[in-house]
Amino acid sequence: MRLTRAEEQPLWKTGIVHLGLGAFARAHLALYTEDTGTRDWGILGVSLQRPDQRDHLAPQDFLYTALERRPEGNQPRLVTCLTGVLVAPEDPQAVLAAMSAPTTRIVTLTITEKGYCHDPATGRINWSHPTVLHDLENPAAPKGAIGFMVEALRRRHAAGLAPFTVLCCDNLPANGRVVSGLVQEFAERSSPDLAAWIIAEGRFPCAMVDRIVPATTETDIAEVARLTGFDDAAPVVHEPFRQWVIENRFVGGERPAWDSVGAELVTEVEPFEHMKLRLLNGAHSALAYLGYLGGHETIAETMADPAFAGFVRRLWREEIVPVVPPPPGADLSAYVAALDARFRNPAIRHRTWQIAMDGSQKLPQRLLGTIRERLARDLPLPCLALVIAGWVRYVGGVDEHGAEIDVRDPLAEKLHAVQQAAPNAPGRVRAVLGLPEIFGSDLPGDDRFILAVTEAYAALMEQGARGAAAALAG
Ligand code: CS2
Repeated sequence: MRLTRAEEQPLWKTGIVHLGLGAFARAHLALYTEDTGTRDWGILGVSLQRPDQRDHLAPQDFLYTALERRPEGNQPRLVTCLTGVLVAPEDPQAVLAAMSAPTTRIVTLTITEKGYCHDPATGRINWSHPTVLHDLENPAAPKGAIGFMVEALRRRHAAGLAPFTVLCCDNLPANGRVVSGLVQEFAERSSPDLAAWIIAEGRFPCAMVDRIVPATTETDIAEVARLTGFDDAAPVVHEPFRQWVIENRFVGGERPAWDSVGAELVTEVEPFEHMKLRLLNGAHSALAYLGYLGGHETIAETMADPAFAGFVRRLWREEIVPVVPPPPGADLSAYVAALDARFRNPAIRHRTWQIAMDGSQKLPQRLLGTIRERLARDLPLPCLALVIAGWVRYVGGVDEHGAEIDVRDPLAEKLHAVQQAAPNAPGRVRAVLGLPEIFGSDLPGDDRFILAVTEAYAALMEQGARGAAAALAG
């Protein structure tokens, strides 16, 4: 049976425009918003690239199922707070109109790290990025999120409206500050007045978001149909855990009562971000590269292998926890124990290949910050070095059995080419670690770092990922 909105069901009114509607936002932002039950904060989704979300959701009145997967069973739930989905390349004017509407008070974002078209090492705009170049030339019909926000803010300013709050829900450090910097840099180019207004009146709260949401599969779709009796073309699956820590800075103080349903509204998000990006996402990337090379398809499978579970526990305990300052009231060993259990949840099939994507955009905030802190204190980093070596091997494009790896990364070609041009293994490592857009200007010149990764890479080539991880497992 098809999902349809019942006549008597009251509709939500759009208060939020969400750029980059994907599974994560539908299983996190949307569920928190749904839980508040305040129907004037409905979410209008925008796809910046493909029409598939709209094509799946429109025929079912933008309703969908969120399936919570626990080791002991699954719980489906209907989500009703989506008010529509726009596909930006088809109709950029409709997106700009929605963002400039007086009723839109918040613009939320999950466009993934690479969607910001910035240089991950510096957090500044990449002015040679094709999307940025396009949006500079065509400000009234943009393609990228920054272009859309600047043009919509310009229209609001011209119309005498307040700006919307920009709430970033991507895994970037100091995400609100980074986005605010990018929007200002971009606005400066066309109008210093507009940039000044955005600085004065705009609000870009930082936020830490957390929930494990693997890509939906055909098996999930079939299971939802079996459990609910509805043919939902776009369900989302998620773990039970969720966390959202948000800096409480909204234009006019206007926002849904997310704090009444478990979100933490705080004055300082950074320690929560560090904890999450470095302990959760850092370990996720570690397991993704090494687990993939070791022949494991999912994180849960990788964690069921004692070599990798032992490795990641030592990575947490000895190399990350000692240099992560705990946020107020947090107990890092309890946090790590909870992560361990979340990663082991066998009901969540989160593919190592999915997490391995876009490593060039993820490594800086997930692993390189920790590496820098350890180097500054002259502390050893054998586990972190093996993770970086695993990534170098992964982006080399050939697995341990000689099969090709489908490497998805905006820098994939470059990462492959610099390795091809190197004469030998140490040369490959040095060439990749020399890329300043990932490793900045400091790490390429730090012999302790280069040497540690070169040694780890040699171990990886000799013993394979499993052997090398087992040798370090604690
Ligand atoms: C993952 C994240 O795909 C990835 O890179 O590490 O999506 C992770 O599952 C979430 O950040 C969990 O909150």
